[in-house]
Amino acid sequence: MSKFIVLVDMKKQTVHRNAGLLLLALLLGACAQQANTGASKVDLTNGIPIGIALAQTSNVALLGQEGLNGVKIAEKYFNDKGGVDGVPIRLVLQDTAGDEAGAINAFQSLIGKDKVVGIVGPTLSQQAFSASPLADRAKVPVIGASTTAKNVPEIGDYVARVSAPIVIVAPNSIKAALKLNPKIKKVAVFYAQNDVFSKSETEIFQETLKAQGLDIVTVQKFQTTDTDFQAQASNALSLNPDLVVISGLAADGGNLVRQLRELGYKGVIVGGNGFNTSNIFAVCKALCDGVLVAQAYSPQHPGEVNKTFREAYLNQYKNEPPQYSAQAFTAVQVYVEALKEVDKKTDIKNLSLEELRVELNKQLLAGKYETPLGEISFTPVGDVVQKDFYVAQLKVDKDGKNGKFEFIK
Ligand code: 1QQ
Repeated sequence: MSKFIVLVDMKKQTVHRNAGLLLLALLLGACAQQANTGASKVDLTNGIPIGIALAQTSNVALLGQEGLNGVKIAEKYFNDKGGVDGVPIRLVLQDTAGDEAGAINAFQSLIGKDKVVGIVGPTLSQQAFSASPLADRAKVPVIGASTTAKNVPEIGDYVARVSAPIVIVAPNSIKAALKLNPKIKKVAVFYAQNDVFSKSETEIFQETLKAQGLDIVTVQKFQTTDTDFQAQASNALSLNPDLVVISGLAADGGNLVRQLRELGYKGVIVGGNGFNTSNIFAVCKALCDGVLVAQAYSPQHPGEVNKTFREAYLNQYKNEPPQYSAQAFTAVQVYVEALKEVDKKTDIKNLSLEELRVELNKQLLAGKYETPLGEISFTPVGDVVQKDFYVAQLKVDKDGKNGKFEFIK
């Protein structure tokens, strides 16, 4: 055989091999297409999976726990009412713990492994800015139930929230403080500088204070992981403030209150949304007494859903439902009611998981809901539209250990 013939033969083989690879690629492509449309119908055999990404461990569990209480009440409530056209919902819990990495892990599991239709969470805005973009890119709806910082819904088309933005909620507590003590003039402001929610909240607190003609005598910074606030507290108290305004989370915030009182501060204290849990009594005990906290929920809110929610909550947990529980209940409610609407248009059993996530997101943003928070709807970007806000004051029980939120507005 001449050199020439050998060369031609090898070329022929290459051509054949390439044609074979092309055919294989086309076949694989066709299979993938099939998977996108028909093959991977949403798996509803164990109920409709809704992901719950809240903090069950770490310091942030003080805040995440009450959210969990709320979603559990919702699961039973809506399944007792027949779920979504007879198909129950099933909550899939993943612990976000207190940091960004924990939230990212929880979101990844819920999206890829648990194949949920949508996610409630994460607990902190600080976590949302890292984890929610993952869901947005995967086209998985996210409803925040305690994320209140500026720009959370703007993270993406698939990110909404039922937790009212702090810019709307926070000013109410400053106004309540002025009602309690109209003589307030000098204000010491504290905030956690490593937490995006605390930074967002202190901005609006400071704007409100200035608009009320008050004098901000100092702005002290701390970290949410701090336990010792002696330096900042002494600095502030040397300026004789008659109001202290704190933006932090429950553990740090509670410790700061305790240390301010131990150093002899007697004036009014406003705590931000991070104080919004009765778990804070375990941190500052009797010294929490009197702290003012604005609220996006009141157990007294009129309406059938809130009445049932409140009764179920009282029955199960033996105390009034707190804000985070009501917001978390509401997030699940939004999913259930939006799923029902999607199901009316196209039987959800016939949709792929991907199609259901997309339809669910469109539907939830379009709806109006009668919830424990009152009537809510969403702005086009996914922020909650809600009417009623309140202020409560921490009241410590006689035992000096526990306490409750007494509503003053
Ligand atoms: C946020 C908050 C926290 C206090 C929720 C627990 O409002 O991170 O946005």
